[in-house]
Amino acid sequence: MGNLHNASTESLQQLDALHHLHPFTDTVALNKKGTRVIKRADGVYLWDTDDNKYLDGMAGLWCVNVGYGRKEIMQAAFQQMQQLPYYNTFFQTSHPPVIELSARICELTPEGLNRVFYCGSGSEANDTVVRMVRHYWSSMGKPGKKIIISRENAYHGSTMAGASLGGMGPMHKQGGLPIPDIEHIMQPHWYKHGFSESEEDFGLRAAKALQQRIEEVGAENVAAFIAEPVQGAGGVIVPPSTYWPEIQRICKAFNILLVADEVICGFGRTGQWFGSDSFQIEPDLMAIAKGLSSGYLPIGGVVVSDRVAEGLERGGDFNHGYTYSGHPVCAAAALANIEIMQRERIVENAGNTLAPYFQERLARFAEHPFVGQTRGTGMLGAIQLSPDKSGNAGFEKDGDIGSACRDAASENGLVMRAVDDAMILSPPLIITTDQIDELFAIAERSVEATWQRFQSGELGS
Ligand code: PXG
Repeated sequence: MGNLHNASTESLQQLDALHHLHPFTDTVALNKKGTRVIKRADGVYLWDTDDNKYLDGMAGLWCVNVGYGRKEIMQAAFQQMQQLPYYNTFFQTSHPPVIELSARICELTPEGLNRVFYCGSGSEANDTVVRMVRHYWSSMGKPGKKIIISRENAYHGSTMAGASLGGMGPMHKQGGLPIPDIEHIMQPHWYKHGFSESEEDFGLRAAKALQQRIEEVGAENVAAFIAEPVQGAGGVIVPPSTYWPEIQRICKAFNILLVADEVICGFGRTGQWFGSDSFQIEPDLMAIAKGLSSGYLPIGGVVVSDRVAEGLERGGDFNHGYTYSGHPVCAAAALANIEIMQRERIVENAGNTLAPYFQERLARFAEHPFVGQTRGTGMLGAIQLSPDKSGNAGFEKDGDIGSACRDAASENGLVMRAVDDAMILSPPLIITTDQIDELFAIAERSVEATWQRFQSGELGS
């Protein structure tokens, strides 16, 4: 434990402002306000250095699926540190935890996905995807197949390739992105782009955009299509039921690899082990991270199908890897995490019991005059704030109202994320129904308070 464990909030904030650059943050604005310093956590709750308690409605950053305070994971990591704190998986070596973890992951993933390549995060997983699918086609004698098609408003990470695959305009503006040979098509966001047509028709139209783009750039140049089964950071965008079957058909018809980015959806978030199970997707590759270790230690990976594995084998050396590929301590933590999920039947319980309750509570929000739409699946939810119910009417300035609502929730003891004016929920999968009630009671109070400030003209129109 460091020396600052009992330091005052103010002194911690000052030191943080001096030496710590935060992700996705306007440093000047943050340092004026001061960071919230989180000190400890247990179950679904967090405490800050002023002893304020929060229900963590975001499971950290969509990752602490088994909740905080799991001694079993800590012990597994500690024991592994004593046994073998580090060794690499290059140069024809391996170690027991990574071997066991790989076999375990492949028992859980959809049929035909039987090999795992490791890295430290979801971003690295997607960087690996880019190199891997291009190497695959090259090994198959089709080096021209390089283009990867992704979607606007997708999130695939923050590294050069991850941010390029992602479809976030503000990220592309910084640092000259996207890198070459990445294309973006429309997202299947019915509320935003398809309000005047049925969800089913819109889903087909959004999927057809993939076929159109393949035809424009030439299938002989396209390596893969990548997508999150449900967009997370984009605002919990659940595609219409018609979307994935059509995407699947197009990928098969044009011989394009299908990559499911399961970084958020994987490991129970959608109520099944993978988003691909929930939406009957048959991916050729899957990016995983977050719930793989419930965030206790950083680990990610790419799970590949037998078809891709065979192609890669043809190509000889795959010149790619990280010092921490298959890190033994992270692998041990991930294994302990999966063991907990299996023993406590966390995914089954989330899918069969918690998710129906959570979704029912979420849907009730749609009646509120300040809510334009609710959307969700499994243990993912979004409450779209809107000045009226006329459709995709937004506020004058995207995000102001959402941030105000997020701050109100935080004051009231709930961590909720704002994506523009959508309030996002993705709680730990071990939340109880009573705690779901508590979560929605606070969310309701916070939306109500924000609505009143909006009506009084205190917040932007
Ligand atoms: N793919 C998806 C689908 C993600 O959601 C990544 C890849 C990248 O993973 P790493 O481990 O490199 O962060 C993510 C990450 C947010 C937020 O504010 C979301 C993520 C990360 C940070 C913040 O919603 N998702």
